[in-house]
Order: sequence, then structure tokens, then C-alpha cells
Amino acid sequence: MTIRRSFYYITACLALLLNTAIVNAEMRWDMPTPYSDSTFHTRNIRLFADEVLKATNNELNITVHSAGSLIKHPEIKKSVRRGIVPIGEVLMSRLSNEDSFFALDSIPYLATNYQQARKLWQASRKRTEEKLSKQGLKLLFSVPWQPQGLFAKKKVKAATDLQGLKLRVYNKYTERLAQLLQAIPTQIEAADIATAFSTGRVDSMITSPAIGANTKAWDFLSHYHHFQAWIPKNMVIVNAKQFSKLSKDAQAVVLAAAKQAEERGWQMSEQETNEKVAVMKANGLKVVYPSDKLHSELSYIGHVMTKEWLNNVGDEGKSTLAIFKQL
Ligand code: PCA
Repeated sequence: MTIRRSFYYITACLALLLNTAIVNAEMRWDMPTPYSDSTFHTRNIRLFADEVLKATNNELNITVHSAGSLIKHPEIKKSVRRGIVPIGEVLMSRLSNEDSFFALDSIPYLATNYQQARKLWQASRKRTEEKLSKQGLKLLFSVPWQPQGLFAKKKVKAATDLQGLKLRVYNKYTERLAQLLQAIPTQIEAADIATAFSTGRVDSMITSPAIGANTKAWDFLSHYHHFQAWIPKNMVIVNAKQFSKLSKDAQAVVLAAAKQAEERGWQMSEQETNEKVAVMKANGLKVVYPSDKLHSELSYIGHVMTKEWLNNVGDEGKSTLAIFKQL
């Protein structure tokens, strides 16, 4: 090998080594989420991922897999916990299957506007983080859906109008609500709503204007009852071990971006409420407000469910509600 040739050879090897070092420095995280690309939660998460990529100088590259395309909603939390994926998004109250504490934001008429929802989150955040941390999970941020309303094929004037209807539910507490209304609860993922209606598996649902508009609820329903009954939240969680493998700088970037995403998400949610109600109206859904009778019936159910929640959760429930009431 001539001197010139060995020079080229050494340079090529160095370049390869350097390249490998750069590739190793870049961490790729797959992130499953349950909701569609048009959902504000997903848009917010994509902005979060973009910010993290930029602010870490490409050290952490998060790829968002929306609408349950990588992992289905019921499996996401378990998958993050086991480290199958490092990060994911779930509806917080889905965890009420394992611990009722996580259902606090899904109790009718406990916190019905954004101000109250913020207080409820403020009162429950620490305990939520502790519970997740015991499972090796770190909470990054939590963003609310819009106040929940009822979609049906007729105007519902009283609870009795819901008796025997197949009501689409999305967690243990909406299932309980359906039972108390003497409706038939049917658990359906948001991504499957349109199919569930077109095949007759369900004939009514309680959800947000965002989901109503994104699933084109006017294709299969006629009335939206703007109850504003509770404000459930999604959360983004990360496997704590995987998080600790990031450089200290990257960890700080993720936490800062998470803080921003939480604030931005709360604003997006609130701002979109009236926009999505207007979209539904423009497409022919009749937007109605609950009658006094229906309102008081649902409030009563809210009391019953609060009591049940307290019984299920015990002292930590009592202390959390006490903090909420003081805020
Ligand atoms: N959207 C989620 C939960 C609540 C909401 O507004 C859903 O319908 O599945």
C-alpha cells in the first residue's frame, strides 16, 4: 500500500467510525398514540416531538404512530411499562381498571369547565405521578379533552330516553354511568366509532366535540347535547429507565418541551371546543342543551359516582377532593 493509499484508507475508516458514533448518539423512540392525526392531542404530540428533535440537535428522534397503528390503546400503558416502547399516550382514566384513582376526571359534574379541571389536575397530579412512578413510569404531560356531551339519534329529554340504548363508552366509569342510566354500555375505541355506528353495535355516545367532528358524527347521529359534564385527560408517559438513558441535557429538553406541550394542549383543547361545535352544526347535527330534568338526573348520578369513587379509593380520594375544594 502506498503512503497515499494508506492515507485514504485511514481517512475512510475514521469517517466510518465517526459516522457510527453519530448514529449511536441519535436515539430513536417509537411512540404509540390512540387517536387519529386530526385530533388536537396528536397534533400537539407531533409538535412536542419536533421540538425535542430540534432542541436535542437530533439526539432524540420520536416517531409518533397515531390511531393505535403500532400498539392498540388497551396495550399502550403495559407496553411502555415493559419497555417494549419507551413512550406513549393513553387516556388517563383507562387506568381506572387497575386503580379507581385514575377515574377522578371522569366523574359527572365534579369539574365541568377548564378552570375547575385545572384545579382538579393540580389537586391530583402529585399522587398520579407517584402512582405511575411505582410502576417505573414517568408522567411527562397531561392534556384535557373537551367537556363531554351526549350524541344520539333523537333529542334526549330525560334519562329514561336512554334506557336500553347501546351507549358507546371508553372507560370503567363511563361504563358505570351507562349502567346507572339503564343503557347498555359498549366499549369502543375512538378509531372504531364510525364502524361501530354503521354496523349497529352502538346507537349513542358520550364524548367531546373534537371526536364528534373528527368522526363525522352527523353521518350516523342527529343530536349533540352539549352537557359539558366532565373533562377527561390524556397523558404522555415514558419508561423511567429509558428516560434515564438519555443524556442529562436531553432529559432537560424533554421535560421543558413536555411543560410547553401541556400548556399548549390545554389551550388547543379549549379553543377548539366552540370551533368543533360549529363544524358539527354546519354539517347538520342539531346542537341542544340538556333540559333541567336531564341535568338534575345526571347531577344526581354524579353524586352517586363521587360516593362510589370515594369508597373505591379511600383516604387518598378524600384528601385529594379536600385539596380540590380549597383551590
Ligand atoms: N375522547 C376520548 C375520550 C374522551 C374524549 O373526548 C374518546 O372518546 O375515546
